Amino acid sequence: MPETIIGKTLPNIPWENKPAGSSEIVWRFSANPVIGWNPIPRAARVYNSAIVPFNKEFAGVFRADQKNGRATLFSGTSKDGVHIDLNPDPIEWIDENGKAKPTSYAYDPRVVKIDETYYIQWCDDMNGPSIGLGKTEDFITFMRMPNPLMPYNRNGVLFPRKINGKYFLFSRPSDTGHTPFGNIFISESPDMIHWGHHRFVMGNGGQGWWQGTKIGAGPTPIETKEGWLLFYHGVSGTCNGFVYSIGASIHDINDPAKVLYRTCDYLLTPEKSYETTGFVPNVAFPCACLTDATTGRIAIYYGAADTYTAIAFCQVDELLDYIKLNSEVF
Ligand code: BMA
Repeated sequence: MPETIIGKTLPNIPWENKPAGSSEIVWRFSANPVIGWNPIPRAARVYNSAIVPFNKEFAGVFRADQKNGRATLFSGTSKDGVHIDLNPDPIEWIDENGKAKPTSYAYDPRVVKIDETYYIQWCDDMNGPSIGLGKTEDFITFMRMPNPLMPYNRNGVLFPRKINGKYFLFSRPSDTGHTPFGNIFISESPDMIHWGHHRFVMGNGGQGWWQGTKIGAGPTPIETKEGWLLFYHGVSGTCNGFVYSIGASIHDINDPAKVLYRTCDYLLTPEKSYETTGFVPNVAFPCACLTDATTGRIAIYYGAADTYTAIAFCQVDELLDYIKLNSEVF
Protein backbone atom coordinates (compact mmCIF):
# COMPACT_ATOMS: atom_id res chain seq x y z
CA MET A 1 0.00 0.00 0.00
CA PRO A 2 1.44 3.45 -0.86
CA GLU A 3 2.42 5.56 2.12
CA THR A 4 0.04 8.40 3.00
CA ILE A 5 2.79 11.00 3.55
CA ILE A 6 4.72 11.60 0.35
CA GLY A 7 8.10 12.29 1.87
CA LYS A 8 11.10 10.84 3.61
CA THR A 9 11.35 8.31 6.36
CA LEU A 10 12.49 9.80 9.70
CA PRO A 11 13.14 6.91 12.09
CA ASN A 12 14.34 9.25 14.87
CA ILE A 13 11.21 11.46 14.83
CA PRO A 14 10.32 12.42 18.42
CA TRP A 15 7.31 10.35 19.39
CA GLU A 16 5.08 9.30 22.23
CA ASN A 17 2.03 7.09 21.78
CA LYS A 18 -1.44 8.46 22.36
CA PRO A 19 -2.31 8.14 26.06
CA ALA A 20 -4.40 5.02 26.76
CA GLY A 21 -8.11 5.79 26.58
CA SER A 22 -7.64 9.17 24.92
CA SER A 23 -9.94 10.11 22.05
CA GLU A 24 -7.81 13.08 21.02
CA ILE A 25 -6.63 13.28 17.41
CA VAL A 26 -3.70 15.50 18.42
CA TRP A 27 -2.13 14.76 21.81
CA ARG A 28 0.51 16.63 23.78
CA PHE A 29 4.00 15.43 24.67
CA SER A 30 4.03 14.51 28.35
CA ALA A 31 7.41 16.25 28.81
CA ASN A 32 6.11 19.63 27.58
CA PRO A 33 7.30 22.31 27.53
CA VAL A 34 10.58 21.39 25.85
CA ILE A 35 11.95 24.95 26.19
CA GLY A 36 11.11 26.96 29.31
CA TRP A 37 11.79 30.48 30.58
CA ASN A 38 15.32 31.97 30.14
CA PRO A 39 16.90 29.02 28.29
CA ILE A 40 20.04 31.01 27.42
CA PRO A 41 21.39 34.27 28.87
CA ARG A 42 20.31 36.37 25.87
CA ALA A 43 16.75 35.02 25.54
CA ALA A 44 13.87 35.28 27.97
CA ARG A 45 11.35 33.25 25.97
CA VAL A 46 11.75 30.89 22.98
CA TYR A 47 8.53 29.94 21.18
CA ASN A 48 6.83 29.92 17.71
CA SER A 49 9.92 28.22 16.25
CA ALA A 50 10.90 25.84 13.46
CA ILE A 51 12.92 22.62 13.38
CA VAL A 52 13.89 20.35 10.46
CA PRO A 53 15.86 17.12 10.01
CA PHE A 54 19.54 17.95 9.44
CA ASN A 55 22.59 15.63 9.09
CA LYS A 56 20.73 12.69 10.70
CA GLU A 57 19.87 14.96 13.64
CA PHE A 58 17.90 18.23 13.75
CA ALA A 59 18.50 21.94 13.31
CA GLY A 60 16.23 24.92 13.51
CA VAL A 61 15.53 28.62 13.63
CA PHE A 62 14.02 29.83 16.87
CA ARG A 63 12.11 32.92 17.84
CA ALA A 64 13.84 34.22 20.93
CA ASP A 65 12.56 37.34 22.61
CA GLN A 66 15.58 39.01 24.13
CA LYS A 67 15.52 40.57 27.56
CA ASN A 68 15.02 44.02 26.02
CA GLY A 69 11.77 42.62 24.57
CA ARG A 70 13.00 42.47 20.97
CA ALA A 71 11.97 39.44 18.90
CA THR A 72 15.06 37.92 17.27
CA LEU A 73 15.98 34.72 15.42
CA PHE A 74 18.54 32.32 16.86
CA SER A 75 19.72 29.06 15.28
CA GLY A 76 19.97 25.83 17.21
CA THR A 77 20.53 22.11 16.90
CA SER A 78 19.15 19.00 18.53
CA LYS A 79 20.23 15.37 18.61
CA ASP A 80 16.76 14.03 19.36
CA GLY A 81 14.32 16.82 18.44
CA VAL A 82 13.43 17.31 22.10
CA HIS A 83 16.52 18.68 23.84
CA ILE A 84 17.40 21.83 21.95
CA ASP A 85 20.84 23.47 22.00
CA LEU A 86 20.35 27.11 21.16
CA ASN A 87 23.27 29.12 19.89
CA PRO A 88 24.13 31.82 22.45
CA ASP A 89 23.94 34.71 19.96
CA PRO A 90 21.38 35.71 17.33
CA ILE A 91 21.75 34.78 13.66
CA GLU A 92 24.03 37.23 11.84
CA TRP A 93 22.31 37.72 8.50
CA ILE A 94 24.31 38.68 5.42
CA ASP A 95 23.28 39.87 1.96
CA GLU A 96 24.32 38.19 -1.30
CA ASN A 97 27.66 40.10 -1.20
CA GLY A 98 28.48 38.84 2.26
CA LYS A 99 27.77 42.22 3.91
CA ALA A 100 25.97 42.27 7.26
CA LYS A 101 22.21 42.75 6.83
CA PRO A 102 20.67 42.67 10.30
CA THR A 103 16.96 42.48 11.00
CA SER A 104 15.38 45.11 13.24
CA TYR A 105 12.93 42.54 14.60
CA ALA A 106 12.13 39.06 13.36
CA TYR A 107 9.60 36.52 14.58
CA ASP A 108 7.57 33.37 13.94
CA PRO A 109 10.09 31.59 11.65
CA ARG A 110 9.27 28.65 9.40
CA VAL A 111 11.99 26.55 7.74
CA VAL A 112 11.59 24.40 4.63
CA LYS A 113 14.13 22.36 2.66
CA ILE A 114 13.73 22.75 -1.09
CA ASP A 115 16.32 20.76 -3.04
CA GLU A 116 19.52 21.22 -0.98
CA THR A 117 18.68 24.64 0.50
CA TYR A 118 16.85 25.50 3.71
CA TYR A 119 14.63 28.57 3.27
CA ILE A 120 13.54 30.59 6.29
CA GLN A 121 10.35 32.65 6.28
CA TRP A 122 9.56 35.01 9.16
CA CYS A 123 7.74 38.19 10.05
CA ASP A 124 10.19 40.95 9.12
CA ASP A 125 10.29 44.71 9.58
CA MET A 126 9.91 46.25 6.10
CA ASN A 127 8.78 49.67 7.33
CA GLY A 128 5.99 47.66 8.88
CA PRO A 129 5.54 43.93 9.32
CA SER A 130 5.91 41.84 6.18
CA ILE A 131 7.33 38.48 5.14
CA GLY A 132 11.11 37.98 5.45
CA LEU A 133 12.88 35.37 3.36
CA GLY A 134 16.37 33.95 3.75
CA LYS A 135 18.35 30.80 3.18
CA THR A 136 21.08 28.61 4.59
CA GLU A 137 22.74 25.37 3.64
CA ASP A 138 24.53 24.64 6.89
CA PHE A 139 22.70 26.56 9.67
CA ILE A 140 25.91 28.59 10.10
CA THR A 141 25.75 31.13 7.26
CA PHE A 142 22.38 32.76 6.76
CA MET A 143 21.68 34.94 3.72
CA ARG A 144 18.71 37.27 3.31
CA MET A 145 16.73 37.36 0.08
CA PRO A 146 14.34 40.03 -1.22
CA ASN A 147 11.09 40.31 0.76
CA PRO A 148 8.50 38.38 -1.27
CA LEU A 149 5.49 40.57 -0.41
CA MET A 150 4.78 44.15 0.61
CA PRO A 151 3.67 45.21 4.10
CA TYR A 152 1.52 44.50 5.98
CA ASN A 153 1.70 40.76 6.08
CA ARG A 154 2.57 37.87 8.40
CA ASN A 155 2.64 34.09 8.46
CA GLY A 156 4.52 33.51 5.21
CA VAL A 157 4.75 29.77 4.60
CA LEU A 158 6.50 28.25 1.56
CA PHE A 159 5.55 24.90 0.03
CA PRO A 160 8.29 22.22 0.07
CA ARG A 161 8.43 21.84 -3.71
CA LYS A 162 7.44 23.59 -6.89
CA ILE A 163 3.91 22.92 -8.16
CA ASN A 164 3.52 23.08 -11.94
CA GLY A 165 6.91 24.78 -12.18
CA LYS A 166 6.17 27.52 -9.58
CA TYR A 167 7.07 28.13 -5.94
CA PHE A 168 4.01 28.73 -3.75
CA LEU A 169 3.70 30.86 -0.60
CA PHE A 170 0.81 31.19 1.85
CA SER A 171 0.52 34.51 3.66
CA ARG A 172 -1.88 36.48 5.82
CA PRO A 173 -2.25 40.19 4.98
CA SER A 174 -2.54 42.15 8.23
CA ASP A 175 -2.12 45.56 9.83
CA THR A 176 0.68 47.22 11.82
CA GLY A 177 -0.54 45.98 15.19
CA HIS A 178 -2.37 43.00 16.64
CA THR A 179 -4.63 42.67 13.56
CA PRO A 180 -8.25 41.89 14.52
CA PHE A 181 -8.91 40.28 11.09
CA GLY A 182 -7.16 37.99 8.64
CA ASN A 183 -7.50 35.40 5.91
CA ILE A 184 -5.01 33.09 4.19
CA PHE A 185 -3.90 33.99 0.64
CA ILE A 186 -1.51 32.29 -1.78
CA SER A 187 1.09 33.70 -4.20
CA GLU A 188 3.25 32.08 -6.89
CA SER A 189 6.75 32.69 -8.20
CA PRO A 190 8.92 31.23 -10.95
CA ASP A 191 12.18 32.16 -9.18
CA MET A 192 11.41 33.00 -5.51
CA ILE A 193 12.06 36.68 -6.32
CA HIS A 194 9.01 37.77 -8.36
CA TRP A 195 5.70 36.91 -6.73
CA GLY A 196 2.23 37.22 -8.25
CA HIS A 197 -1.04 35.48 -9.16
CA HIS A 198 -2.22 36.26 -5.60
CA ARG A 199 -5.39 34.43 -4.64
CA PHE A 200 -7.67 34.09 -1.63
CA VAL A 201 -7.49 30.61 -0.06
CA MET A 202 -9.65 30.58 3.07
CA GLY A 203 -11.05 32.95 5.63
CA ASN A 204 -12.01 33.35 9.26
CA GLY A 205 -15.50 32.61 10.48
CA GLY A 206 -17.68 29.60 9.87
CA GLN A 207 -19.37 27.91 12.78
CA GLY A 208 -16.17 27.63 14.79
CA TRP A 209 -15.75 30.48 17.29
CA TRP A 210 -12.12 29.42 17.63
CA GLN A 211 -11.33 30.70 14.12
CA GLY A 212 -13.82 33.55 14.05
CA THR A 213 -11.38 36.50 14.23
CA LYS A 214 -8.43 35.51 12.01
CA ILE A 215 -6.46 32.54 10.73
CA GLY A 216 -2.87 32.07 9.57
CA ALA A 217 -0.89 29.24 7.98
CA GLY A 218 1.34 27.33 10.39
CA PRO A 219 4.04 24.78 9.52
CA THR A 220 5.24 23.94 5.99
CA PRO A 221 2.40 22.07 4.21
CA ILE A 222 2.80 18.29 4.26
CA GLU A 223 2.36 16.43 0.96
CA THR A 224 -0.03 13.47 1.32
CA LYS A 225 -1.89 11.23 -1.06
CA GLU A 226 -5.09 13.13 -0.10
CA GLY A 227 -3.61 16.56 -0.91
CA TRP A 228 -1.54 19.17 0.97
CA LEU A 229 -2.09 18.95 4.72
CA LEU A 230 -1.84 22.34 6.44
CA PHE A 231 -1.95 23.02 10.16
CA TYR A 232 -3.03 26.58 10.82
CA HIS A 233 -3.81 28.81 13.79
CA GLY A 234 -7.30 30.12 14.34
CA VAL A 235 -7.98 33.08 16.63
CA SER A 236 -11.07 34.09 18.54
CA GLY A 237 -11.70 37.21 20.57
CA THR A 238 -12.79 37.12 24.21
CA CYS A 239 -13.29 39.84 26.80
CA ASN A 240 -9.77 38.95 28.01
CA GLY A 241 -8.10 39.07 24.59
CA PHE A 242 -7.33 36.69 21.75
CA VAL A 243 -7.23 32.88 22.03
CA TYR A 244 -5.01 30.98 19.54
CA SER A 245 -5.98 27.38 18.69
CA ILE A 246 -4.76 24.87 16.09
CA GLY A 247 -6.81 23.47 13.19
CA ALA A 248 -5.97 21.79 9.89
CA SER A 249 -7.04 21.80 6.25
CA ILE A 250 -6.46 19.70 3.14
CA HIS A 251 -5.69 21.43 -0.18
CA ASP A 252 -5.74 20.22 -3.79
CA ILE A 253 -2.31 18.82 -4.66
CA ASN A 254 -2.07 20.66 -8.01
CA ASP A 255 -3.91 23.82 -6.98
CA PRO A 256 -3.43 24.49 -3.26
CA ALA A 257 -5.65 27.59 -3.43
CA LYS A 258 -8.49 25.06 -3.51
CA VAL A 259 -9.53 23.90 0.00
CA LEU A 260 -10.95 20.36 0.00
CA TYR A 261 -11.58 19.95 3.73
CA ARG A 262 -11.15 22.01 6.86
CA THR A 263 -11.67 21.23 10.53
CA CYS A 264 -14.81 22.78 11.97
CA ASP A 265 -13.57 22.07 15.53
CA TYR A 266 -10.09 22.92 16.75
CA LEU A 267 -7.55 20.10 17.12
CA LEU A 268 -5.78 21.73 20.08
CA THR A 269 -6.73 24.76 22.15
CA PRO A 270 -4.94 26.23 25.21
CA GLU A 271 -5.77 23.99 28.19
CA LYS A 272 -2.49 23.15 29.92
CA SER A 273 -0.97 25.69 32.29
CA TYR A 274 1.99 26.29 29.92
CA GLU A 275 -0.56 27.29 27.24
CA THR A 276 -2.95 29.32 29.39
CA THR A 277 -0.36 31.12 31.51
CA GLY A 278 2.73 33.03 30.40
CA PHE A 279 3.73 36.24 28.71
CA VAL A 280 0.58 36.13 26.51
CA PRO A 281 -1.99 33.72 27.94
CA ASN A 282 -4.02 31.31 25.80
CA VAL A 283 -1.79 30.90 22.76
CA ALA A 284 -1.00 27.68 20.85
CA PHE A 285 0.86 28.71 17.69
CA PRO A 286 2.26 25.96 15.40
CA CYS A 287 5.32 26.76 13.23
CA ALA A 288 6.87 23.38 12.32
CA CYS A 289 6.20 19.68 11.83
CA LEU A 290 8.49 16.67 11.58
CA THR A 291 7.03 13.75 9.62
CA ASP A 292 7.91 10.10 9.10
CA ALA A 293 6.45 8.72 5.86
CA THR A 294 6.97 5.10 6.94
CA THR A 295 4.83 5.24 10.10
CA GLY A 296 2.71 8.31 9.27
CA ARG A 297 3.85 9.96 12.50
CA ILE A 298 3.71 13.75 12.75
CA ALA A 299 5.32 15.82 15.53
CA ILE A 300 3.92 19.36 15.68
CA TYR A 301 6.09 22.10 17.25
CA TYR A 302 4.10 24.97 18.67
CA GLY A 303 4.70 28.04 20.75
CA ALA A 304 2.71 28.14 23.99
CA ALA A 305 1.63 31.37 25.68
CA ASP A 306 4.35 33.32 23.80
CA THR A 307 6.72 31.81 26.37
CA TYR A 308 7.36 28.10 25.81
CA THR A 309 8.12 25.63 23.02
CA ALA A 310 5.92 22.53 23.09
CA ILE A 311 5.32 19.41 20.98
CA ALA A 312 2.14 17.53 20.08
CA PHE A 313 1.70 14.34 18.06
CA CYS A 314 -0.75 12.81 15.62
CA GLN A 315 -0.92 9.98 13.11
CA VAL A 316 -1.57 11.09 9.54
CA ASP A 317 -4.25 8.53 8.52
CA GLU A 318 -6.24 9.10 11.69
CA LEU A 319 -5.92 12.88 11.25
CA LEU A 320 -6.94 12.90 7.57
CA ASP A 321 -9.98 10.68 8.28
CA TYR A 322 -10.95 12.99 11.13
CA ILE A 323 -10.63 16.17 9.03
CA LYS A 324 -12.70 14.65 6.22
CA LEU A 325 -15.46 13.60 8.61
CA ASN A 326 -15.48 16.88 10.58
CA SER A 327 -15.08 19.41 7.80
CA GLU A 328 -16.69 22.70 7.03
CA VAL A 329 -15.38 24.57 3.97
CA PHE A 330 -16.46 28.21 3.71
C1 BMA B 1 0.62 37.25 16.78
C2 BMA B 1 2.10 37.03 16.58
C3 BMA B 1 2.56 35.76 17.29
C4 BMA B 1 2.03 35.66 18.70
C5 BMA B 1 0.55 35.97 18.75
C6 BMA B 1 0.00 35.99 20.17
O1 BMA B 1 0.22 38.50 16.27
O2 BMA B 1 2.80 38.13 17.12
O3 BMA B 1 3.96 35.77 17.34
O4 BMA B 1 2.24 34.35 19.17
O5 BMA B 1 0.31 37.22 18.15
O6 BMA B 1 0.59 37.01 20.93
